[in-house]
Amino acid sequence: MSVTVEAPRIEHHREPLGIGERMPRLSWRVASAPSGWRQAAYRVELEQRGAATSFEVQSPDQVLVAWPGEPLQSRERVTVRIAVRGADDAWSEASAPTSLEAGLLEPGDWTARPVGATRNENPNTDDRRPSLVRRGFEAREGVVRARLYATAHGVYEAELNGERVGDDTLSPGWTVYGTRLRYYTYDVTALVRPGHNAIGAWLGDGWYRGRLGWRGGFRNVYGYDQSFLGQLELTYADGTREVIATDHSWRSAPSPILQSGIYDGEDYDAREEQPGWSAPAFDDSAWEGVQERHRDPATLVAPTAPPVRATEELRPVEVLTGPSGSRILDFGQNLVGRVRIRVSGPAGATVTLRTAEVMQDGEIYTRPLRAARAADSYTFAGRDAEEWEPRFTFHGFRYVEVGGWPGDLDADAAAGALVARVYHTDLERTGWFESSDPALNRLHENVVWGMRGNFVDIPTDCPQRDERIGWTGDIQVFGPTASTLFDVSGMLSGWLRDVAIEQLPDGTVPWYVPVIPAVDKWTPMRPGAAWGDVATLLPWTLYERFGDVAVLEAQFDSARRWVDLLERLAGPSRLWDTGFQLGDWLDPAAPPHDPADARTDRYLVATAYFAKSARTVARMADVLGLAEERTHYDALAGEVVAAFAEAYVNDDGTMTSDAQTAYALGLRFDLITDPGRRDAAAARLAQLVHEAGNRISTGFVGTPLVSDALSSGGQVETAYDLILERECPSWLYQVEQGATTVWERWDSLLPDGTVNPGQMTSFNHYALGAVADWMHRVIAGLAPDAPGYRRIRFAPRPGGGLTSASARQLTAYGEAAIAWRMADGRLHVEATVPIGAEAVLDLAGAREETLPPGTHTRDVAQTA
Ligand code: RAM
Repeated sequence: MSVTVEAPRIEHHREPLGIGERMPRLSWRVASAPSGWRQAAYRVELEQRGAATSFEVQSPDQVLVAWPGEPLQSRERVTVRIAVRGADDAWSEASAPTSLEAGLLEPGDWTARPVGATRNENPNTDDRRPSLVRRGFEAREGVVRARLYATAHGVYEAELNGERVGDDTLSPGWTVYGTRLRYYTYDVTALVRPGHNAIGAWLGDGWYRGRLGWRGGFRNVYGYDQSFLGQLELTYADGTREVIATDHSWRSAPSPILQSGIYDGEDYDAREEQPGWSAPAFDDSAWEGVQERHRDPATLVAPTAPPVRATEELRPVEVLTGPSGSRILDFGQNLVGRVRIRVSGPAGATVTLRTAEVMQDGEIYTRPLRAARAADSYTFAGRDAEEWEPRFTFHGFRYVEVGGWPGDLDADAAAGALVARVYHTDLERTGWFESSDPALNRLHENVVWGMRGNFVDIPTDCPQRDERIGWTGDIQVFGPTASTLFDVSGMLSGWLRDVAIEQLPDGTVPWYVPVIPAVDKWTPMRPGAAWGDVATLLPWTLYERFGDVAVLEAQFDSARRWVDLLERLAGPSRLWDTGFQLGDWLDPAAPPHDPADARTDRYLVATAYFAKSARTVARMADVLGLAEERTHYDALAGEVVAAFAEAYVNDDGTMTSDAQTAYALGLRFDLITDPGRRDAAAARLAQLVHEAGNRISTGFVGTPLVSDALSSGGQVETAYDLILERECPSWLYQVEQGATTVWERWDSLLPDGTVNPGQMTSFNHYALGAVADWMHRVIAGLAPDAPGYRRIRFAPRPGGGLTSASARQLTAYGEAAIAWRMADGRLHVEATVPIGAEAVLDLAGAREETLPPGTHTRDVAQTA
């Protein structure tokens, strides 16, 4: 078998067009090789600046290796191929090429200025109707390359010569705009023609100046102007370049969108359309001029992740009629996106679409959406066929109440005319799980859907109500699961930059990033355990799952500043036992109106996280070769662990909070070091689970940890009892109730079928789905054992009556997989190790062994 290499990957990009890294790191997968083959050297072949160069490096590395060429310049295109060889064989064929292209890397590259309608910029009139901006331009014969670099204050969709540019939506997404505003690069070569051309953009308020936050929220959080910043660059065969940039020469007009908001939805009047507005022949003499704004080009950054896109379309599974006569579509899945309609109707008639996650008493139930209107409307122009989808909003929904439909809306009529389009950051799927239990599989599927709906440019708490913000605690606990299911490396490392930017001078990590103004409880920001620890734990998770040292480098200062703050807050006692804490948020025993009132002492939670974060910073320092820092944080962690044990762990291994979350923290964060006490604590945890009738008794903090605390504490069967429980509250209770996503509360839907009366009741919150990572690592038995899965740990722990389970993980090295099945008291295991990695196989009752690349089968007697 010959050695074949796949086309290399550039940093964490799915499409390396318009990248911002000057020295992008390279990764490749070896698709095939003879058994026993190992890479001893690689060769990077570059075509850069008209010259072919190659660089040979003696190294087994193949993930995120250093760029060997010249640093990239703005707009530069380079082709990269990789060849590899083993210890004593010849070079492989070079891989297929990957072409990458740099974006605009220097502030001086930007001549464009943000432009928008003057009426959108007056805080006094508060005119929020979205605008169109456009201009015509001439192009000569011989354009060989055309690029549009674009962003907005607000959200935009660009058009060129009547065609939509790109398929991204809600761009430029949500960052800390003042410091980092993302721009996107589009290849528009095919859209430009010799002669007269036109370019334009739709604009909406988006997060920049739309309503954000609770209780009515705030507007204009980032500024008053709604404006587009675009720079179209035409490169001719003779090498000359022409730039058409947004400036005072552009024109503006109100768009047919009457109003648009992330929370509220969009109203559109097709009679207000101006056909051909972005085509060259359009006469814009009746349009107004534009207001030109200032933007510091140094704040424009290239994306590190894919944009938000439609990734799937769902048709309604049923059309229901409510007691009021309402017509309601059921899409069969709680999802995040928008509905597209295709129908004709009389001019001036209006269709309304009201979305909801749940029904009650036969009608859509919108109370959980709080002050989010979550509705769209379309007014017909009266053409033969009209097709429409809102542009600058998204909803979290399963049901849509349709009003004003022209004609009867039965199942047949709905089938072709209404489709739900699923939108999220277009991440690559990397993790799959299956077992012999359909309910567990559905739980896993619900976690995946919950993740899709809450990775809409930033990691959010929920996608439907007047919130949808980057709560740090939620992604802190969900990070490992997120990193298993999808390649989040680029997206989350980008978001972590914003965490560092929003961090307060004293080290406080905000409750949510980006920060928005909020009600008193969250303002001013106060340090909170489990939420603030995103600064230490999420970078570490990304390092562990993707092998990316750069994320540790980039975040080290932020991480240590958080731990330094905790050190000051705790003082010489090393116990963080003062101040406001959310603790084990949403412990099912907490009353609906006070989710922080948990069974586990909130300060026990705080000190446990302090210890965990201090140790994590020590590890980061170790990887980064910072010896002094490593020693400091190691010593600090040791002192915190000792103080924790002294304050919260009794001599017999029980804890001062005799609650599951306390034990889960003690065990999982290695805070109970004495082996005898550890075993006793694990036994007590198992006992508590059984005393609770296997119902879940943990909130945001305990839930991601409790299954591991049990399974690694010798209580595997109890871990299964917990995850397979179906009574309320439990993971499978939700599944039994027909959930298609993971809920915010264990009982968002109460056993009597009514919606939980709490004012915080989302049906799409990923935090409690953090158990999926354990399902992969322990039920199926596939975990990283060295950063980036360079060493994999296959350690399935069958139980709970399951007869089979499997997981696949698309790692940086290639696909790792495990599948096991039980038959006749024997366990059959098949495990696949990708080339370039190795694995440890750890089957209970058998000796641990190391597995080389390839597929391996084992068959062992099961004693238990
Ligand atoms: C809620 C959010 C989030 C949680 C905070 C504390 O408002 O939805 O899930 O992190 O509260």
